[in-house]
Amino acid sequence: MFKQLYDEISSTLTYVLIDDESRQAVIIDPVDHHLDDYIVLSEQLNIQLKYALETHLHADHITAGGQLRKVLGVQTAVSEQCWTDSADWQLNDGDEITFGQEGIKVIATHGHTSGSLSYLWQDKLFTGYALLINGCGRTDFQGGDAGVLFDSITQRIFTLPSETLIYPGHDYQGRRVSNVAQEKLINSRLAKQSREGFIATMAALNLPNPKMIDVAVPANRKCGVDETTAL
Ligand SMILES: N[C@@H](CCC(=O)N[C@@H](CS)C(=O)NCC(=O)O)C(=O)O
Repeated sequence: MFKQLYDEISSTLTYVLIDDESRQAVIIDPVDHHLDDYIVLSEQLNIQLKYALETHLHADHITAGGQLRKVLGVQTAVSEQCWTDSADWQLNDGDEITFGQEGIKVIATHGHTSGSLSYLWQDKLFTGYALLINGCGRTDFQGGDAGVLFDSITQRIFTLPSETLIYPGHDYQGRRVSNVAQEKLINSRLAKQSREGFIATMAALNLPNPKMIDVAVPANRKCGVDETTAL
């Protein structure tokens, strides 16, 4: 079983992946102010959240990972290339995450930030802010690199089977899912685009910084919690 949740404030998409038999579950990119929702959902679905996986250190919201660790005993996991040791598990390309009979494969899709990861589960790829629906993550902070992102998307995501479903880490326009074939055809930043063209497009974006960047990034280095307080 699988749930897709949405945070109206940051437009973040959060995912809960469930092993039907054991009821063990994984949450990807939880948002701090939805902690109570996750606790209620766990009770309603009779699941035990085992891991909170980050696709990267977010700049637009604070993770609920640390709070979930304190309240529910969830283990937190983030890329080793995020250079933070507060998570229980520092992930690398090729790592396998198991919950019950289910397995998730870690795929390094760096470029939006230095430590951006995607998670492959069954026919679903959770791409964080690397590949978005008809878009991609910006590459102008936190070790972002447009050339690296182009290589990640074209070599690690577009080489997966065409039918692989793309579940992004956010969307600002109400879209919820795509697939590899569709993004190859219609993604306006990537379809029929050369590496040089992509780098030029990303360099010209000139976006304002996310409103929460100065608060969110330091907080997310500590899994979103102040270790010296109860929550
Ligand atoms: N407006 C949003 C941030 C928008 C933004 O810059 N999002 C980043 C991720 S933190 C991004 O990669 N956006 C890709 C894009 O807008 O094309 C905020 O203030 O929180």
